[in-house]
Formats: sequence, structure tokens, C-alpha cells
Amino acid sequence: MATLLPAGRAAQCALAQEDPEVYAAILHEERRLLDKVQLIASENYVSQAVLEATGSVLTQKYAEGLPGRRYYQGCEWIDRVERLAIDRARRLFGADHANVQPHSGSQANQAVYFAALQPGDTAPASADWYRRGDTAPASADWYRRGDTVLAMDLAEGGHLTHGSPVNLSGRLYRFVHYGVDRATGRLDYEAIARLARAHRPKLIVAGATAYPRVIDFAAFRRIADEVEALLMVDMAHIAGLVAGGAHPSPVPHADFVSSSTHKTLRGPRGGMILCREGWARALDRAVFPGTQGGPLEHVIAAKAVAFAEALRPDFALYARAIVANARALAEALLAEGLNLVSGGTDNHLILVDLGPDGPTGAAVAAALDEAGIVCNKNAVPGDTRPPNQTSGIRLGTPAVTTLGYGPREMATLGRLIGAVVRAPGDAAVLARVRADVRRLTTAVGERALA
Ligand code: DSN
Repeated sequence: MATLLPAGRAAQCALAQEDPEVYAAILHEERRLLDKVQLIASENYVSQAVLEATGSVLTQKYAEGLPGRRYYQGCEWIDRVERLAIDRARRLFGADHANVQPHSGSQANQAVYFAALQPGDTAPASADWYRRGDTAPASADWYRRGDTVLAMDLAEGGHLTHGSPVNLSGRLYRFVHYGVDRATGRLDYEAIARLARAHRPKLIVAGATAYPRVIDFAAFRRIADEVEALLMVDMAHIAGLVAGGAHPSPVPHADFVSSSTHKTLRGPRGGMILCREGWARALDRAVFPGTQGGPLEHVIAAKAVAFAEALRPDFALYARAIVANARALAEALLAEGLNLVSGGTDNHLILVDLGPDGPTGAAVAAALDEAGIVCNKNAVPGDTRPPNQTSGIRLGTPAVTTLGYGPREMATLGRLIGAVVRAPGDAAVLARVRADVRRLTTAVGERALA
């Protein structure tokens, strides 16, 4: 695993000398990352090269604009770096155009909306009719609805920026939401097509943060074409699988593809957008000056490094190993008697449904953390519990696959997770699991060093 600081050499480390409190917190975080098993589906361990680019002098430079067209002098090396990132992103995903400046996946989504949609007036979030998605009452005659967008509901596996009423996206545009089929836990493309016919959206959003199955982007394209809508795919979760050929690519089907760069793609925390040539200018303007100021060029340098890593042949092996590990973990969890949304997984993540009468996702995630297994509580489709409790947990394999875990370790983890889910309040069980996790992390650490 990459480390920022020369552990044990604090005397030579400027940060340790100048700010021992921050230094100590970072050292503790490094230890936590190695001591516990990281199963958060949206996290990963970056390479030393990505970490060094992120921590470079490029953090100091203002560079509003695009390569060759900046508002500041002194950008010749910044231009070189950003061009490398753009070219590599285009090559990696076979895209016409790439903008690598979004600070995050959320910023990337807002920029696509800003490029493609007409916003409405923002109603106060307290307005009941607004939160219900109703038409404005006659008394609100000042109110003009924004363009209609069809996207996956956050509670069904979508994302906050896919039109949640508490997010800017849901305040500016009129979102209509689809979910998954209750019986199968999978997307029902015919039901999505019916919603599209009824609401005639200007934009359809495909993509999810908690959907364990392959998404059929060609089906989304057919629906979009039928109702003459644009198609945006938010591939943040699966970008690394797409890059490595372990999930079908959305690029041939979508007008816009937004993404973060840090999840399965294993780059720095950040975002990017790919689009068709015809949208290039509008999209670039929607990022800057539309929704952002100066780009974070140190992060863009790290994106360039990560894209180069993903272009290497061994990244395809990594992507396939992520999926193989997720499948092995799903099998082990099923053998423990756990209920998985959709019955398993095709990608990097698993959604465990603890049931309306079972322990909450919050309780199980906290117990697992105590036992040395880190994941997040997550709503399951149709969840009746509030988002800070939930009836599910989400598990993912990108980070452990980076460390070299394989199906054997997944079988062990499945057994340990099963034990904690059955008794999240039992201190003796948690202590036993913690001891087993220590054995596992030590064995993997020793293998990595051998
Ligand atoms: N917060 C991210 C996730 O965990 O899926 C999505 O942005």
C-alpha cells in the first residue's frame, strides 16, 4: 500500500516537525487501513505514484481555462499534465471528448445538468408540494419548473445528485425516479420505458451506487431514443470495471458519461466527464466557468497517472479479480444464510438485506467495524427505516483486491461477516472475529512483503 510519510523517520519529515497533530492522525489512518479489512465499495488504495502526484507542487497553481487557453501565465507544465490526462482518459474509454477538471463525481453530474438542461426556480426545500414532486400550487405563480429528468431513486440504489430533493439537482430540475423490481431486485427496463413515455424527460440518467448487477446501457439508449431524450451514464462505481473490460462500456451509448476517478478506477479523489464531440464546447463551459473555478491540477496529474495505470494490460486482470472476489464473497454470505438484494452480484458490490425485523444496517456496520471489517450501512430497495439506520449493509471488493485478497480470503470474510450479523451485540463474538481479522490482515501483509 502507498504511504505518504516515512514511518519511523519522523525526525526527517517536515510535516511531523511542523504539525505533529496532523502527522499523528495520518499515521493512525495508515495503520487503520492495514489493520482492518476495507470493504467500502467506493474506496480503494492508490499507488505510490498517484499519491506522489497528488502531493506535488502542482497544488499551488491557478489555471482557470483549458490547456492553451488559460487566464493565468505560467501554465506551460500544467498544460502538459492536463493534456496527458485528457488524452489518456479518451484512449482508456474510447471517448470523443474528455473534461478532467470536475473536483468530484457530484460536480461532474452538476456540470452535465448545467450543460444539457434548463433549470427551474428553486423552491424552498420546506415547501411540501415541492418535496412531493407535485406541480406548484396557484399561489406559487412565480415558480417555473426545470427540465424533466428520469433517474434512479437514491433509496433504490441511485445517487444523491440524481435528483434527491435535498440536493441541488433536485432543487433545480424536475426529477422523476425509477427503482428496481421488488421481486428480482433488478432494473425493469420495460417499467423504465413506461415512465419515460409518461413523463417525456429531456434527460435520462443511468448509473447507481448500490446496484449489484450489470446495467444494460443499450436498453437505456433505446428508451432514450424512443422518447427523444438525452442519455447520461454516471459510471462512478464501475469505471474501473469498464476500463478493464469487466463491465460493458456506456461510452458507445451515452451522450454524456460522468464518473469519479477513485473507486474501482483506483485514482485520486476526483471527477471527470466524457461526451460526444457535439457537446464538447457546451460541456467544457459548464465545468468552467459554469460550475467551477480553478481546477485542481495536482489531482489532475494524479488522474493522468491513474489512467496510465489503467491502460496497462494487468489492469484488466485486476478488474476481473474484483468481480471474481465479489462473487466469491456473495457465495460465502449466501452460505451463511444471508439475504442479498438480487440474490448475488455481477460487479464489485454486494447489498445485504438484513430485513425489516433484523438488526439495522447502522448496528451491523458499527459491530463489523469493531470487529475489524469496514463497510457502510445502506438502504435496501423499499427500505422502511430512515437513512441513518437502514436495513442493509453494502460490501465491495475493489480495495481488498488491490491488496491481493483472493477467493480463499473471501470465504473467510463471508464466515466472519455472517457471525457478526447474527450477533452484532455480542462482545465475545466481536472479539473472536477481531482476532480472526488480525490473522487475516497479518497473513496478507506478510504475503505482500514476501
Ligand atoms: N459516496 C459514494 C459512495 O459511497 O457510493 C458515491 O458518491
